[in-house]
Amino acid sequence: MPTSRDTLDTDIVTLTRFITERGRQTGSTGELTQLLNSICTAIKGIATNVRRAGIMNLYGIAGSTNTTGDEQKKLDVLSNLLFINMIRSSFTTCLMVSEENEHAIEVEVEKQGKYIVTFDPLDGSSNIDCLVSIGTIFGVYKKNSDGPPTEKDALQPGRSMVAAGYALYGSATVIVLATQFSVDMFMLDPMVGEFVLTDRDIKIKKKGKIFSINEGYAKFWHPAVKEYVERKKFPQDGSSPYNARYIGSMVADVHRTLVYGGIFAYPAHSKSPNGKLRLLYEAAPMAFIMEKAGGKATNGRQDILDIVPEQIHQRVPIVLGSPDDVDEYLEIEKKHQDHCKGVTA
Ligand code: P6P
Repeated sequence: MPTSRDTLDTDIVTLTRFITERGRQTGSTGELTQLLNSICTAIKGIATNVRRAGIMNLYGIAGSTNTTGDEQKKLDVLSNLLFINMIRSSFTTCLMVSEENEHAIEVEVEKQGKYIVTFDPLDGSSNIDCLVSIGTIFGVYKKNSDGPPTEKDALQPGRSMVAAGYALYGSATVIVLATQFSVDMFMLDPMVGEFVLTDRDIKIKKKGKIFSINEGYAKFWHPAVKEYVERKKFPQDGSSPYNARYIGSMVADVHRTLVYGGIFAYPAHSKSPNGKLRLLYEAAPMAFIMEKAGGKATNGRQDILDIVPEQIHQRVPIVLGSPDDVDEYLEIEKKHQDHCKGVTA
């Protein structure tokens, strides 16, 4: 006798249905729904190409580098074009910022809408050729100035985002979408070709048992990071050490942190004074998701979402995850900052 899982649910909540119903509840114009549907289409296209990259000879570099010096893989270029074209043709957006493009992309006047979209079309692409999970990250803002869109319109703090999300091309293809209301997870059902709602209103654990950081940089870490990691590995309060997990693909590391709890960090160190991850299309969207799920995200001194960008590709140190874990990190950071200022407890 087939179980309910074997037969097609005839009332599936797809991503399209979910955002349409949400839009009706809030009396929205439908433009955000249209934009998110276009992003969903781009992600489906990327997922197909990621899954078939080995067969379609899409591995390997495209022979160029992106704005921040990373070698562009063939899949990077293809994913970027998919995002740009799907968003441009959604008639909802006036400006785009992509990791793959040095300058902001202005949409032609006749296709402009009120939104600004920042995205990393294929994050973690250095992992593509060895089949490690990779992802897409995006953030959606509203243009809040008069006149034609300029790069300055994209320099908004993450707290002004209207939506943010990521796709993870892992053992399943997942979209995690955060809006002002909640964080919800959708899985691509290959049988239907739609993203289907699997987890509503996701909340991160208050405290986890996993820390995620690239210990290969331990030699270059600042004292606060060294002390924090030492405390996770050799706890002085009789508790068990944390597990170490680091995939080296931000979307995969952040998704595990969201689902299992714990902390992910890409801090500044003496070789990368501003860290490696970019504010506009990596750190800020992930911070938006984390805060909506009850977590925290900081650069060690202030919330990621309160940082006002100064240029579209700026890097930022980031520590995010379960609120108690991030608070513990911040206590250590504050102690070291006070020490540097000569403040005694
Ligand atoms: P490292 C992948 O290249 C990436 O941009 C992020 O996805 C990931 O979190 C980070 O870099 C890994 O960097 O220096 O630890 O290899």
